[in-house]
Amino acid sequence: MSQTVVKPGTRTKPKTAKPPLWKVILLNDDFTPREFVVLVLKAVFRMDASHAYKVMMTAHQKGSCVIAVYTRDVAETKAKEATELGRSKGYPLYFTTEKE
Ligand code: TYC
Repeated sequence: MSQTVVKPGTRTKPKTAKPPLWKVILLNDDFTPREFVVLVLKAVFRMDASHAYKVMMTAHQKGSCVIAVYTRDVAETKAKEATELGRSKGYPLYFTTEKE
């Protein structure tokens, strides 16, 4: 007689496990103009005007705002690019990344 024996606790992790995601976080400051923050969010993170405005206001009022999640490389590249846009205008605008 044939029998199927299922051993408990031996299931392996699927090989297609998703890569870990990294958050991009926008930090508030007292100097960068609101319109400039919105412009950067639209340009670098492809947000529409109303979403960009909401994200900017959340950072403005709460101090920071998680704006998107990407793979590590994309998150770091976009955060650097967006921070650099502010710096090129002399603003202290800052985007950072954190593992989810
Ligand atoms: N606090 C800025 C101002 O009052 C605007 C601002 C909002 C700057 C969000 C950065 O992440 C930021 N001009």
